[in-house]
Amino acid sequence: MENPAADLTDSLAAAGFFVLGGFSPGPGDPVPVMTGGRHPKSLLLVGNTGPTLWPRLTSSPEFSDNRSAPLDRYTKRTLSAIAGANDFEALFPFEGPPFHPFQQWAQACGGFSQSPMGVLAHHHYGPWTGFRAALLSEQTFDLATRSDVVGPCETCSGKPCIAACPVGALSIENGYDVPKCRDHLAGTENATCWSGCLARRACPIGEEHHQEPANARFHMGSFMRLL
Ligand code: B12
Ligand code: SF4
Ligand code: SF4
Repeated sequence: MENPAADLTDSLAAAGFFVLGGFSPGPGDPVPVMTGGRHPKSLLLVGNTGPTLWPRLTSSPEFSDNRSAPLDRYTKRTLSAIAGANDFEALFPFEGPPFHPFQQWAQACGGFSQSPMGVLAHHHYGPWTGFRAALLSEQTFDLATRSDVVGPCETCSGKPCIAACPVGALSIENGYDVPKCRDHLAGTENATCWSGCLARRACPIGEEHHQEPANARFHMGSFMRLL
């Protein structure tokens, strides 16, 4: 077993990303084969959290060229180049439909739990991880070892994310009511939620990884355009 080359982790960090986890795909895992029908021995989940990606994105050419989906285009450009230089094949969460099952892959890595908000919460980063690419390789890496750490939601007492939503869009029984959330956000551009989902902000895990208001507003805009 090897660790991914320092070059890989350094290049990811320079672009605002890091390896959140990984696993060695088995026959039951929904992971596609690589080009030429080769079976991957490792899937590394690349993502971001907190404020590290935002300044890089806002100073990228994609952010100011007035075309759509700057985050997806920045991600694809930087991570395709990094994958190519390090002998990985990259898959992206925004390519679809059909979409690749990134949340299933994250759960296979370990460390995550299903939150009432639809996003997965991580034992250290809370509900603040974005998944940006899966890197496939025929090599086996230490980082592609499933973690046996569990996510925080099952044992979270009181689940404060649920009560923090001002329009009751979250419940244990029904999960996340997307139309209710969308209608609240569409009602006013000044809703506090535009500066960051209040439910996510109420999670006690990973508070230091919150997005700043401009970053949260950018993601809310993308969410509203997806519906
Ligand atoms: C379509 C989509 C949506 C749709 C519908 C989701 C749905 N019903 O499936 C809508 C527009 C509602 C949505 C909303 C959001 N989404 Co979204 N979404 C996706 C996308 C592009 C595809 C989902 C899919 O169909 N996957 C294919 C199936 C086969 O894969 P899967 O792993 O089995 O999918 C699981 C999810 O679909 C999940 N699911 C079901 N319903 C919902 C609802 C929500 C809100 C989420 C997040 C997940 C979810 O259950 C499936 C079974 O495990 C994924 C990226 C991806 N490739 O997965 C992001 C993704 C799931 N979304 C994500 C996020 C962060 C959000 C938002 C919080 C965006 C934001 N503002 O930042 C919002 C929530 C709104 C809010 N107020 O905060 C993240 C979740 C990260 C995490 N830590 O879990 C993802 C992985 C994108 C990413 N690049 O990181 N999303
Ligand atoms: S507040 Fe609790 S239930 Fe909600 S996302 Fe955080 S850990 Fe999970
Ligand atoms: S964005 Fe606002 S309305 Fe939507 S789930 Fe979060 S707290 Fe509720």
